[in-house]
Amino acid sequence: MSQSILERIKARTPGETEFHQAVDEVFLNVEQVLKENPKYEELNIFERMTEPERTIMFQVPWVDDQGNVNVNRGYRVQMNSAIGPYKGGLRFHPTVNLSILKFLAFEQIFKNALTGLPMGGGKGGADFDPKGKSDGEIMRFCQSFMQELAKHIGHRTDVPAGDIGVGSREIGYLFGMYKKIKNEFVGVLTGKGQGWGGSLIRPEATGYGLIYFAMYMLAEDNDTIEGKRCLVSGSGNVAQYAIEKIIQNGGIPVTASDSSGFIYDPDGIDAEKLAFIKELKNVKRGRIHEYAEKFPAATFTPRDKAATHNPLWDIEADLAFPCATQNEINGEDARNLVKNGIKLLAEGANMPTTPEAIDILRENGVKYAPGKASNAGGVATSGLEMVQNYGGIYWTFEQVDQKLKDIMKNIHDNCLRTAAKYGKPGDYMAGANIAGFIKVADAMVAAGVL
Ligand code: NDP
Ligand code: 2IT
Repeated sequence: MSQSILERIKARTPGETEFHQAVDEVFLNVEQVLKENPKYEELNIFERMTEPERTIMFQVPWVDDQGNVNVNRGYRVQMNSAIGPYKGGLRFHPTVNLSILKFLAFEQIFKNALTGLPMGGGKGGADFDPKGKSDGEIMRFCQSFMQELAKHIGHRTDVPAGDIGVGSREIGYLFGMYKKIKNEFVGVLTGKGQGWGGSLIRPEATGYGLIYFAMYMLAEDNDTIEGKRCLVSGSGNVAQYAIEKIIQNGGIPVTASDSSGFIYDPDGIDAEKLAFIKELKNVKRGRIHEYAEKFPAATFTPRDKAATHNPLWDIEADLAFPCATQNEINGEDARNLVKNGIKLLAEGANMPTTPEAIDILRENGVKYAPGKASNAGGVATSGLEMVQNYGGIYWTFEQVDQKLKDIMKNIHDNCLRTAAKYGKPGDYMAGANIAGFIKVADAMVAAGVL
C-alpha cells in the first residue's frame, strides 16, 4: 500500500526529480504515522499533500535595454492552504522549473507548520537570470511578472517573499506594481523595506535563525559556537547573515562562495570583511573572487563543473552551513566533511544535502538539521511581518529578534520532542517531518475532503 502511494505520485509527475527527492524524504519519516492513524490513510492525506491545490504558469514578456523583446516563464505553486494562506518565496534563476518549485513548495508546507504561525505552503518564480541585467531590466521584468501574478495572490490568499535572485530590490518593484494594479496598500508581499510596511529583522532572519538553531543544538551537548571554525557556502542573503551571527557569537567563518567558486580565509571572515562581501554582493553585484584580491590571506578556488566533489567541503572545520542551493553536498562531499572533523551540519539552503550525503553524515555521528527546521526563521519573520501589517503595528528590532529566537527554540524543542515520541531520539529530520506533517494533516482532516 505504502509503496503504491509513492509509485502513484511519481507516475503522475514524471521527470520531477527534485520533487520526488523531497517527497521520498518526508514519506520515509511519516510512513509510521500514517499506519498509526487510519483516518490519514482513509482520507488519502499524504497523496493529497503532494498535489498542488493550484499551479499557475504564465508568460512573462519584457523588453531589454537594447529594445529586444524577451520571454520567460513565470510560476506560482499554491501547494497547501490547510493552516493558512499560501506563503513562500519567489526564485528568479535560469534553472527554475516546475520540479524545483514543487519541491520547494512541498518543503514549505512543513516548514511553515513548524513555525507555529498560520501559514500554508507555496513557492513561485521564473526561469529569468538576473545576472548582468541592468536595474531597468530588473524593474521591467518584475512589473511584467506581477501584472499576471497579481490576479492570483492577496494578503489573505497568498503572500510571496524573496528567495534566490529575489531580494529587497525585486520585492520593491513587485510590491509597487501590485499596489498600482489593485489600488490597495496591503501586506501582499513580505521582505518589504522598513519605510513601506516591512518588518525589522526580516532581512537578517534566515541566517540569524539558522545560527540560533545551531546554537540550541550545540547547547544540548553543553557546547557553544565560540571558537568553532565554520564552513559557509553562498554569499547571498542567507549566507551573509549566517556569517554575521557566527561572528557575533565568537565563531570563525572561513569560507563563502557563489556560482563561480569559493574563497577560503584561514584568518576568518571578520565584521570588516563581511561588510566588504555585503557591498560586493548587494550593491556592486560582483563576484566572490574579488574578496581574495582585497584580502590576500584568502584564496579563491574557481568552480570546476566537471568535478565530482566541491573542495569547499574538504576543509578542516567544526561546523558546516550550506547556504547556496539544493543538492550542493553529495556523498563524496559528506565523506570529506566527516574526514575533516565536522561535528554539525545545519541547512540554511533548502535541500542542499543529497539523501546519500545525509545518510553518511548521520552514520558518522554528525548532528544534522534539515532546512525545513533550521532555515525556518526567514518565513517565521515573514509571518511576523504579516501580523504587523494586519494590525498596523510596528515592533522594534529587539522585539522581533526575541520572537525569532523563541520560535527557533520552539522548533528545535518540538523536533527533539517529536523524534523521541516516535522512537528516534535526537533525529531532527524525523522530528521536523513528523511534527510538521501531523499539524497539517489534522487541519486537512478537520476541513474534510475538498
Ligand atoms: P541569494 O540569491 O541571496 O543568494 C544565493 C547564493 O547562492 C549566491 O551566492 C549564489 O551565487 C549561490 N547560488 C545560487 N545558485 C547556485 C548554484 N546553482 N550553484 C552555486 N551557487 C549558487 O539567495 P538566498 O540567500 O536568499 O537563498 C539561498 C538558499 O537559502 C536557497 O536554497 C533558498 O531557497 C534558501 N532560503 C532562503 C530564504 C530567504 O529568506 N531568502 C529562507 C529559507 C531558505 P550566484 O550569485 O553566483 O548565483
Ligand atoms: O524558503 C523559504 O522559506 C523562503 N524563501 C522564505 C519564504 C517567505 O515567505 O519568507
